Amino acid sequence: MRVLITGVDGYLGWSLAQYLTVQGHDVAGADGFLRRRWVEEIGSWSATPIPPMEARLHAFARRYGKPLPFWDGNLRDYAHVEQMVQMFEPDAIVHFGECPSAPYSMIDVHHATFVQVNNVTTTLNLIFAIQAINPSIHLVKLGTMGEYGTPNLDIPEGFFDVEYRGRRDRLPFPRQAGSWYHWSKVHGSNNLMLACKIWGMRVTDIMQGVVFGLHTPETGGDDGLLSRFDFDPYFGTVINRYCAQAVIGHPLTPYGTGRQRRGFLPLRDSMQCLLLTLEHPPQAGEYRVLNQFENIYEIQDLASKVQELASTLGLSAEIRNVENPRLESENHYYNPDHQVLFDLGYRPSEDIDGDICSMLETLATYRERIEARRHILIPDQRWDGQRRRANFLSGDNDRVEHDRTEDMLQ
Ligand code: USQ
Repeated sequence: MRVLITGVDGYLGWSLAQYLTVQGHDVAGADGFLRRRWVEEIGSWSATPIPPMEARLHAFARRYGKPLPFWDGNLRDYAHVEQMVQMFEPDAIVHFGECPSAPYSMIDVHHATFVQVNNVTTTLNLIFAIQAINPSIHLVKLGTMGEYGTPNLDIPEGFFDVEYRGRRDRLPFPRQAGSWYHWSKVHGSNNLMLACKIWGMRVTDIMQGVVFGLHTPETGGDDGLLSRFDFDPYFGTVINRYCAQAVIGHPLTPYGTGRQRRGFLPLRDSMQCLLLTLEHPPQAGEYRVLNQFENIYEIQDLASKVQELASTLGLSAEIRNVENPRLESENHYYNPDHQVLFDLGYRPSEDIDGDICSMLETLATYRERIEARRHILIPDQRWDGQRRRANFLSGDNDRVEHDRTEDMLQ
């Protein structure tokens, strides 16, 4: 199968390019390096050093014995998108080329507008390019579990049966996203649903939970092939942040009460799910939605898990809840379905503890890079539009502020 991955320089994209290549597929990638710029803008960097793309492509060709065709360009430029699709002639396109951060979208009106315009436009460009060039291309689009929000009901996979005033229909389950970013994904989903309905496109819209981890089997011991690993409060996801915090002895930071519940998925299982999705495309005209996560955890319990596993590696990490910078429900029902992937053959790796331990071990080798960004580990952006650093909810708040000041004075 020929697969074009947009956003190939990112956390999921770089891993997927390798995974699909090992599975024997012909892969090409596209990226405009926006993720590198956003992370730089908020004053952070990846814990794993990310070489320039040229070096990454060399490492790729060396390891896998074939090049990764690559397009450098902006996916908001329709001509660029159409040209790539025309030249590579993919059977499927995996669209990761969007801004993935809720906190980034909440910074101010400019960031909110940017995230929505960027995310909606890139998807529309792909829809139109596919329709113009080859409507049978399977578009796999990364949505998010966050599109549903946290309703007081079970969450189906995309659609549910409704009876209203004596009539029945199967309708999209209501979306109640909680950030400008999550709404950008809802807008994308709506556009994809229309493309399937009126143009007969085939789309899989993946409602993915929070991904964590660093290794996929492909990257082996070759650091040049590792994916990026963000740990800042904007682009780092919660387990990854806890692990980065643990290796430098920074307190682990559940927000608020830590009773928020989310679906989680190790990086390598995310790869397995994407492969299954690609190998079992939907019918023409089918808008397929699947919920992609493995287990549901409370954020506080995850902090305890990371703390416990870190201690087996000799890392001592305390847990200190910080004021929740987000406007989100902390006590809520959460019971989403996730059956479609199992029906396609998904086998979870079931060794989350092992994934966390290997992440901690690898991150320990990059301790200095994390330490150098210690001052940004506490969020400084509140979702009520105010900008100020959050405080720990109990105990001594001075230490982190002190570290931050020290860093600024250097
Ligand atoms: N959280 C903490 N402490 C931290 C960081 C986060 O308690 O140090 C909490 C957040 O308040 C939230 C939960 O952990 O309740 C998850 O936050 P996150 O930053 O790991 O994930 P989120 O912002 O929800 O976004 C991530 C990805 C996004 C994807 C989403 C899936 O960045 O692209 O869409 O996970 S989901 O969460 O299911 O919507």
